[in-house]
Amino acid sequence: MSRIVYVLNGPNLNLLGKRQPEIYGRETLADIEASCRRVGAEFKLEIEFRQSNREYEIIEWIHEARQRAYGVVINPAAFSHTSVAILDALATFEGPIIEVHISNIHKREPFRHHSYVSGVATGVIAGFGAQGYALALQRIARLIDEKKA
Ligand code: CA2
Repeated sequence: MSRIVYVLNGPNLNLLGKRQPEIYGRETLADIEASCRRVGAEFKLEIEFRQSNREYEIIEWIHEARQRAYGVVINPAAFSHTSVAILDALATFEGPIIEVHISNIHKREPFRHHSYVSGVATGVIAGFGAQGYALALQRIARLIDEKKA
């Protein structure tokens, strides 16, 4: 069984740590990638960590994940609230999908309360800060173990 996990990040997440630390914390995307790689090493997961500001690129990566990955961790950022195209792409992925939001989107503006992606996600993590990514990877590792048992 593949132990590859795609960790996909949507628009503007490349700015993490540089603006709005009161909402998104002080960790940069590079810090989050490093923590994903640490958890990946601990749980023997192979991490494909990517970020794009382009919707089509994220869709292409989801298609790539269909062929290669056991699971997907995705912070679709603003595309969560707008993108039926990302929802449709994720709906074709057969493994677990964990949606991560650094902030608690339900405590914020009403337009952030709905996520198209949540409709196909196995689980959703919001408001745990950057730690949400590590928790999502731990969950995927657990699902792999349960499948093997
Ligand atoms: O809380 C999250 O992780 C979000 O997915 C982040 C998105 C936002 O549109 C979602 O509603 C919730 C925004 C990512 C933009 O990140 C920035 C980081 C630093 C400065 C400006 C934007």
